[in-house]
Amino acid sequence: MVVPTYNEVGNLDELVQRIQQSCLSSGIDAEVVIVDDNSPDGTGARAEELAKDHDVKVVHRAGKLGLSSAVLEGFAAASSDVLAVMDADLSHPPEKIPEMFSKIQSGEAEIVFGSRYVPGGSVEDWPFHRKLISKGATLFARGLTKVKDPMSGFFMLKRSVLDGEKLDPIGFKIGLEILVKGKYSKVVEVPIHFANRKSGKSKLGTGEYLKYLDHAIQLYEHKRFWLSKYLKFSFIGGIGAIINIAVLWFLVEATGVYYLTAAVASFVVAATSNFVFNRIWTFRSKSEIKSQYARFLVVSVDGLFLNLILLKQLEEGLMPAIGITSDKASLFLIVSQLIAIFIVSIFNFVANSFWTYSADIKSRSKKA
Ligand SMILES: Nc1nc2c(ncn2[C@@H]2O[C@H](COP(=O)(O)OP(=O)(O)OP(=O)(O)O)[C@@H](O)[C@H]2O)c(=O)[nH]1
Ligand SMILES: [Mg+2]
Repeated sequence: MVVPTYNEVGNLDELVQRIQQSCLSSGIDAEVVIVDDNSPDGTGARAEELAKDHDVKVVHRAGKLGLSSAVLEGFAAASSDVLAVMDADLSHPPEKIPEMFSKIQSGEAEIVFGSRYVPGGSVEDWPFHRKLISKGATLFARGLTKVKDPMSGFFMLKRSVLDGEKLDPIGFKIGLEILVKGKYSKVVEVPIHFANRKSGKSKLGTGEYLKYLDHAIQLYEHKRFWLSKYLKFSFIGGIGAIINIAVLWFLVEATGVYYLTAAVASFVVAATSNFVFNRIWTFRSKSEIKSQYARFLVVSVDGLFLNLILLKQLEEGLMPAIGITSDKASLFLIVSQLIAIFIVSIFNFVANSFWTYSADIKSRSKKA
């Protein structure tokens, strides 16, 4: 049972006592591995005290090095074939350990997650924004795993799940990393009630949310290479559209440039921004930049023409055919343009992947 700690002195005694009681009552031979990052509040010293008369091992690290790497060091220090992780703040109920362990023992699963988001699971009176962030983060992970609550932080697994896999200890969410990269065929969730921390302060800052986003995107790249590339490409395209409109507005309103000239200029500015961000972020390209930029512009202009052709077909072909009346015409125009944008985005994406950035795609696909 790996427990990473940073300033958790007020929770440690109750935690160790409840874990041991829970395991004892169901005949599980458990060892608690506390991985402390030199907590200023003396958690490490308290852990050593507990180790004298409990089945507790303590790993001391020099400073606050992050939750995920603490978990991995805990795994390395543990000697068992079944590993588990839980928070020290008593948010996770140690009383669920036997149920989780039995799923592994019976062969029902190789990984078990304590879950807040399956029937029977719950969280304690969280404020709206925390619920929203938690749900949003979980939703974002949907494409990575079937597990409903991959971010609960309370899980158990066979050591063999980690065989031969290099895990990146970035951010808070090592459980998600294991779900994506681990070797297993069955995973189950056990409902838990997630209590508010008993004592001490949260270590979760805004920075962690951004790190999570970055981590999840990297996992998407690992698991869903093309989908992740397309989503990045579309996101950059969306920013490009905003840039396009902003530049157009500025040129026409502030400098009085003729609006069609302004439209061409804003198109080039937006396409250039798209090119730069896709080069750096989506395709992580190091190839020669000039010919790449030229190709990107060619694709963008082709995309623009494709957009116009599609829009004309939808407006002049489809609209009368399905009998749209004039009062719905403006709505139909918006819908048509959205459809056109979607098709053009795929065209641009495919053309750029296999032409503009083809060298980078080839080398990365091999790695992935
Ligand atoms: N060793 C180590 N443990 C950490 C680090 N950051 C967090 N922890 C521990 O990881 C667990 C989860 O951290 P929490 O602060 O409880 O995060 P949270 O559960 O998302 O937020 P709250 O429950 O609201 O506080 C706790 O046991 C922390 O003490 C770290 O950098 N190193
Ligand atoms: Mg907590």
